[in-house]
Amino acid sequence: MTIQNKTLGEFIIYNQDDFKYSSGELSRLINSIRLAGKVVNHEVNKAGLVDILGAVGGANVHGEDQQKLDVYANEAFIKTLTNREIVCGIASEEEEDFIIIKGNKKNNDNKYVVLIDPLDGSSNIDVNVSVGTIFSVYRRITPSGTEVTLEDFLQPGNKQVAAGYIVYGTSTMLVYSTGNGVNGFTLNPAIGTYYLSHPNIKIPEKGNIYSINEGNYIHFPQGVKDYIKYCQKEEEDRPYTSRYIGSLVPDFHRNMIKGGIYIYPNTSKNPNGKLRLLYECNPMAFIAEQAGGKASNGFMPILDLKPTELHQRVPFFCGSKLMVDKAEEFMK
Ligand code: AHM
Ligand code: MG
Repeated sequence: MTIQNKTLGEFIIYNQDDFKYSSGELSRLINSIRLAGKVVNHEVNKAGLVDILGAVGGANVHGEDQQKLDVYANEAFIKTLTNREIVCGIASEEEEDFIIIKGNKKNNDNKYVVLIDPLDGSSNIDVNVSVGTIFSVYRRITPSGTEVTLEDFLQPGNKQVAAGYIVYGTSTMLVYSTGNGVNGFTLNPAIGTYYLSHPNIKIPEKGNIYSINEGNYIHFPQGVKDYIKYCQKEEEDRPYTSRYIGSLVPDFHRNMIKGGIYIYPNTSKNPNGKLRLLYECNPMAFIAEQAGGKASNGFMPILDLKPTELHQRVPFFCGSKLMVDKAEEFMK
């Protein structure tokens, strides 16, 4: 990375016009996520030191209570977004219900609601493996100045105005889209600044990676079993290679850069799969489509699904377009 690279802050200023109807609100929102992401990143990086600094759930050497990281991340994002008074509501994978933001002003006339999975894949933290934050932004549909209601959050994914994720990996990256392509920014931890490192990301139309928890094979629908056999067959560019971290963000990120498909299907045990439509699938689907890829529930586009509840789960097939097309063929 050279110093000529734009910082995220500069990028937002240069691309003000991308934020269509914006009075700067969406830019401020992305800025808040960038800030909270840095706070969480700092904490995630210390995770391996808990034995030294004090166990999670107990008190650290300073006598302060140590929080579990997913709880910490949840609070960090909610606090940042609330304090800056830029949204009118937040829904989080960590909270049962959505949060109404009233703000200090007489009327909260902010336009946007944010849905967030503050720390996805958190079971990987204990073993020093990458995790991520996922976020999704909608314009409210109820009248401005009133309290948000459930319907502001239950909008189909194709109504997203922005979505993105932060991957806490070997480097920390923020990847997001406001509907004009996808850009990736890498954090320089020495100075706490994100630099544009991956402009205009495009998912290869086809790749050779398939990512699925094959341990559940016995419970998969026949179409998924057949697709896996297809991936493993020796023919043309196959067999494909299998890569599965068990953290959606880095699994998706790798496939987006290299080309591949991520699948979390419905199983006989979990008829709707595991991943949450609003916090995980919709934002990832938005990014995938913005990068020229595809996301489906096996039969129809994820972004066209009409959500019925906040914590709804859906089967998820996402990544390189031609690979998702092929998996859908097997699902028929
Ligand atoms: P979480 O929201 O409880 O962290 O679970 C979501 C995670 C995803 O990051 C990952 O892709 C998936 O669960 C892995 O599930 P499994 O362990 O069943 O393969
Ligand atoms: Mg999650």
